[in-house]
Order: sequence, then structure tokens, then C-alpha cells
Amino acid sequence: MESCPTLRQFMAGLRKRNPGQKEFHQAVQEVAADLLPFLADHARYRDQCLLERLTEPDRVISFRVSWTDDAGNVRANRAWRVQFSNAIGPYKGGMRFHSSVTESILKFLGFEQIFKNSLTGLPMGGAKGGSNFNPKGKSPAEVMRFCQALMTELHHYIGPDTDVPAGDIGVGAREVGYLFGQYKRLTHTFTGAITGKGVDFGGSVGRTEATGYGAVYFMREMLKSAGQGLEGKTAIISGSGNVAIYCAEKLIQLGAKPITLSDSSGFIHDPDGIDLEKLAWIKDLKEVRRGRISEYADHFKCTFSPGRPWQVPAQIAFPSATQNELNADEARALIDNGCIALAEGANMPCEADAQHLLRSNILYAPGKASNAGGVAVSGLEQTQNAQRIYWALPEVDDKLQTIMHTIHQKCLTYGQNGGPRPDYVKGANIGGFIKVANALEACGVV
Ligand code: NDP
Ligand code: 2IT
Repeated sequence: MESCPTLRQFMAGLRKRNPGQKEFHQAVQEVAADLLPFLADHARYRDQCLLERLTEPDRVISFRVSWTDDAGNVRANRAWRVQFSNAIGPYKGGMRFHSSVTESILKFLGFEQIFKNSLTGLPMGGAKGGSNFNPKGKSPAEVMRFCQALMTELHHYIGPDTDVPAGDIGVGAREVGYLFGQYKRLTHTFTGAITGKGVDFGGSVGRTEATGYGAVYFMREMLKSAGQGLEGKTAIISGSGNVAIYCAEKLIQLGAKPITLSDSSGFIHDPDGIDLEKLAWIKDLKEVRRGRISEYADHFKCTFSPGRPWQVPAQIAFPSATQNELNADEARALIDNGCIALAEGANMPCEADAQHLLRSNILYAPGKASNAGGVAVSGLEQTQNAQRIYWALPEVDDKLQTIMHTIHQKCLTYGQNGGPRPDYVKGANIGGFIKVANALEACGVV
């Protein structure tokens, strides 16, 4: 009969086994802090070595991607697929193309994905992949050749019943199209082996919007449980990519007022609010012209400043760019400026100290709960592909709203702590863990 290690003992072992992987350490520590006490109280799980098993990926596939740029130079990048756990379904998770990508970042993302996917209630395991390829400044032809070269290796390891990639930072509709095209060519199959596809070739309506819309639906649930609503609330958002844009869109539709967006150069602050007309201009800027958010400030005559938007007073916040983009000082500023709720659109955007402050002072939703709408609609895309049918937008959006509501309920069920507000972090960690733990136990020691 094993006794549970303390958090300090567990983390010391994890750090030793995964030296230098600080993002992975951070993500595991946040989960282990809630799960170790839970395991200690549940003998059924305690003796299965579950946390040790779950923090060791099933496998990490690492490979070279060789391609040729427009000038004829041969280039080489590194790519990975981290297949973390298929306890409850085929591996599922996005691909990220960004110069900062490392194995540590993909392991943190793959680990988070296990719990997020479980929370959706759909049969999806956890995975993540990507490359240190920097898409900025590359021509469409270069991006296509890179995607084709990457898939030439990756296709050996994925498939509709094995592992189903999708988009993430730097991988949007264009890249998914190129990846899918090469997968189709190499395997002579047309299956739902990738999600986020264009709606003309197997994609689901509503997938593009799903992460941002889902984050707003989750915020609406949190506010409702505190007797409040979105109407009239001022919102700050970081990022200006897929998640940020559709978060802003749903906020506007539901009567809230987004006033900031950002990219890695800085942020715009439009006190009049970003409306649907301005957002249409932003979509063209970001999705078609691939420009910088500073151009918004020139065009609509508002301010652009270097740095991040967290000092701007607002009632609700949606960090939706990248990991560790909000520190403890910024969390303190948010709280002091009257922010009452924050829903993470990005994965792990808050540093550990910031998370601690937010968790104990305002309604705070971790990404594995509040940004699960994207992978949820990916799961719906898989279902539609398997059945060779298409659902209309109202049906997909209705299912998305139901899933976000159910995730919120799970957080309430497992996140009660006797305090003035639910602990959504604990609720999401335990609520996501139980299904995976039951599956691991039932399938034996594998
Ligand atoms: P995009 O590539 O569409 O947009 C990313 C945005 O974040 C851009 O504005 C980008 O600015 C900014 N950004 C990226 N890296 C950094 C950085 N290091 N510092 C500052 N800004 C940065 O990605 P998504 O919108 O798809 O993803 C955003 C976040 O949401 C990520 O954390 C992702 O994991 C998460 N997420 C995405 C889902 C999806 O369905 N797409 C689902 C769930 C979570 P710039 O152009 O200057 O790089
Ligand atoms: O972080 C995420 O959940 C995603 N990037 C979406 C994954 C997916 O498979 O749709």
C-alpha cells in the first residue's frame, strides 16, 4: 500500500526526470497541488500511481523537417508530436508553429489537454504538437512547403482513430488546409484525421469561432452564478489572433464592450469600444493582409502602446495570446482596478503567482475549462466526419453552449471550498481527472 508523496516530493521527482522543462513543471505543479490531496482521500485511486503515470507522456515523437525557401536555400526545423494520454479516446490537440516552441512547451500543452478534453465530455485523449518554424515573414508558398514536409513525417503517427491534430498559435485555416492536403495525398484517404478544416472539405461550421465564443459563454456562466451579466461590461483582451477576435465578436453580440487587443509588439486601447464594423476591419487585417494590430490605432485614431493591456481598467478580462503573459503585478493591477472576473482564452497565460492572486480574489477560470470550446467543436467535427454528415450552425452553437454550461457545472461540483466563490482551478482539475482516472484503472496497468 503506497502512501501519497507530498507536493514537494512529487515535484522534486518530476523536475529531476524532466530537467529544464519549466513550462511543463509549472503546468504539472498547478494540477498536482489539487490532485495530491484528492488522491490521498480516495484509496481507490491512491494505489494506482495515477499522477506518476499521467505525467509521463505515452510517447514524444521528435523529427526533422527539411524544406526549401523561396530563395532556394535548404532549411531545417525541429517538430514534435507529444501523445500524452489516450485513456479516454484517440489523442487530440493542436499544432503550434512559433519560434519559441520547445519540447517543454508542447509537454505542458499536451498535459493540460488531457484534462481539458475530459471536461468536454467527448471521447478525446490529450496531445499537442508543433515546430519551432517561424511563420512570420514567410510566403504562402514557403508555408505550404513546410506544412507538406512536416506532414510527410507526421502522417505515420496520426489518423482518425489514433491521433487527430488541429490548429493552435501560427496554425490556422490556411495551414490546416495544407497539412490535410498532404495527409490525403500520402494516405489515399479522406477522413477526419485533422480538425479545423475548411467547411468546403470536411470542416465543421463554428469551429473557427468556437474557442473565443466558448470563453465568453464560460464567462457568462461565471457571472450568472454571481448574480451578474455581460451586458454593459467593459472587457480587456490580449492577442489578436483566432481566439481573441472571436472572443471580441461574441462579447459585442452579447452587449459587452471590448476595448483592447494586442500582439507581440504591443496593445491598442479603444475607449469607445471595438464594434462589429471595426472587428470586420481587424479580421481582414489579421486573416487576409496578415498585418500588425498597431495599424488599428492609426486607422481608428486610438492609442497603441508597447507592452500588455492589463493596466487598463475593465470589469472582465480574457488573456488570449500565449503562456505566461500576465504576471503578479499585472494581476494586482487588474484586481485593484475593479476587475471581477477573468477567463483564460490562452493556455496558462497567468504566471503561477498571478494565478494565486486571481484565484483568491476574483472569479478566475483556468484555460482548461474556459478555452475548451475549440477542442469541443473539433470533437463535433470528428463526429460529423465519421458519420459523413454536416450540422448547421445553430446545432453546433447549441451544442457548444451546452458543453460550456456542463463544464461550468463540473467546476462548481468539484470546486467548492467553503470560500466566497467557487475555486474553478480545483474544480477543473478534479472534474477533468476523475474520468481519466476511472479509464486508467479499468484498462489495467498499461
Ligand atoms: P493565433 O496564432 O491565431 O494568434 C496568437 C496571438 O497571440 C497573436 O496576436 C500573436 O501576436 C499573439 N502572441 C503569440 N505569441 C506571443 C508571444 N510570445 N508574446 C506576445 N503575443 C504573442 O493563435 P490562437 O489565437 O489560436 O491561440 C492563442 C492562444 O489560445 C494560445 O495560447 C493557444 O494555445 C490558445 N488556444 C487556442 C485554441 C484554438 O482553437 N486556436 C484553442 C484553445 C486554446 P503576434 O502575431 O505578434 O505573434
Ligand atoms: O489548445 C487547444 O485546445 C487547441 N489548440 C485546440 C485543439 C483541437 O484539437 O481543436
